[in-house]
Amino acid sequence: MKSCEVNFDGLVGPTHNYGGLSYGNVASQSNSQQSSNPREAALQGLAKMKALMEMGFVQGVLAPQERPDVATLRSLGFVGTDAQVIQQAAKQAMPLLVASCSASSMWVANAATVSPSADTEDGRVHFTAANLNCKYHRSIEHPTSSRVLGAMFAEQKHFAHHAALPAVAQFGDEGAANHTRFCRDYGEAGVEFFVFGRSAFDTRYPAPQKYPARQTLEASQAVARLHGLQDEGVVFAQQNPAVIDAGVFHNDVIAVGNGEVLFYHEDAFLNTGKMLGELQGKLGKRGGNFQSICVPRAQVSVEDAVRSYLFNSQLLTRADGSMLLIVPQECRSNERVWQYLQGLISSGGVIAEVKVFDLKQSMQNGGGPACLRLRVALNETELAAVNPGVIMTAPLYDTLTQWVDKHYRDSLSETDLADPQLLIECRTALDELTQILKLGSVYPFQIN
Ligand code: SUG
Repeated sequence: MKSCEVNFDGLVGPTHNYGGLSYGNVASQSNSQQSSNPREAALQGLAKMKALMEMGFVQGVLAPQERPDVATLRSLGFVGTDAQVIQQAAKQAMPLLVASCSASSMWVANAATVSPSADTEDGRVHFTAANLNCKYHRSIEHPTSSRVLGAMFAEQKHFAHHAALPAVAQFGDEGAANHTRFCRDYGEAGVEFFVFGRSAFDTRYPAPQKYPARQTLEASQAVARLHGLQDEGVVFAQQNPAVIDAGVFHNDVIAVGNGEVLFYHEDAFLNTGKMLGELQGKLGKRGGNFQSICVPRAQVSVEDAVRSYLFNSQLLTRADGSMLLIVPQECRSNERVWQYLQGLISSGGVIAEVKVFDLKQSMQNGGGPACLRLRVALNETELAAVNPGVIMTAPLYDTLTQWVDKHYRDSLSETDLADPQLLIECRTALDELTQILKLGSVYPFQIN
């Protein structure tokens, strides 16, 4: 049976803003307090979805979340009408209001870890919502992420959903941003590659000194168990703590994999040689021919990789088997990175083409092309079981761009977050969106 990888892109929500909320994420910190343009952000994301669809890839869309998250503010003790809750929070605890307004759910690579049915014991596609426990503004995403994923992948015969891991630092889980899958064909059993930043219980693993390591080994192991993966189909590897301290807060900022190929920076991992050997051996036993493309630090420094987001790219297999790399325009503006990419595509290797996208609004918060998508490998039967409302088509693209034009502001600053009118605008927009995408009731304001 034919299988393919579907990219579900996060639709940017109407409260997209620069809150400076992510310590350890250089872009989020350096653009803090700048005014954002939510409309432009959403349209930039939609343009990427449309372009991929037009190139022949199956493309999906993942809905944003209800923000400001009034229910969360209430759980922190703010009372009264919704407008009063927002105004009190603005007066007494602005950082909490900013956190409860973040549109960070757009980076759906962090929504969940996904294992395709070919890898799992019960032959279903497994999803574990990520607890995103390291950052408060992200830790409030998983209940709605679970409901939205449940509405998209509803048939229990094909899809299994696991709740987020315990909400403690020892089980910090950032979802697919630290997970890659290698395979010969999307429909065949592959090797799932889990990358962690530290161990919570085993002191033999080194940890970064400056910035937090968001993903623990124990969280990755728990997800592999929940998904019913076999030892022969799993490799765990540690991120180099030094690159976390240089701003690599997720592994997808320093490496990307697809099919039989790992594209990575020389400094990305600890014990790289052993890890590559393991990947080669395990994929080999599954009939695959593992290939790695190492970008040497002499050509692209870790700093250039973090600035340009070279590795936060989408590596896609085209119909002829060659691969396409989708990069943000920041790669073109960085001379060394652009030169490296020119060399890569003229080398005659598997990566045959590079396409550039303008995702500046998201990039300024540390979210590139790869952050904006959740990959789900599906066979034909499973694809047919996905809620058709979330699969991108030309008419859906038109509807969504009109919806954005109608509901989104073109400028948002911190003071605007205290405006109760913003909540009304967001709820009106999201209520309409759930009808467009045929999701049913998934938001707290629709349920309670
Ligand atoms: O978790 N930024 C996100 C970016 C996530 C990128 N995702 C992947 N690499 N897969 C984060 O740090 C910034 C929000 C703000 O500062 O307003 C933020 O949450």
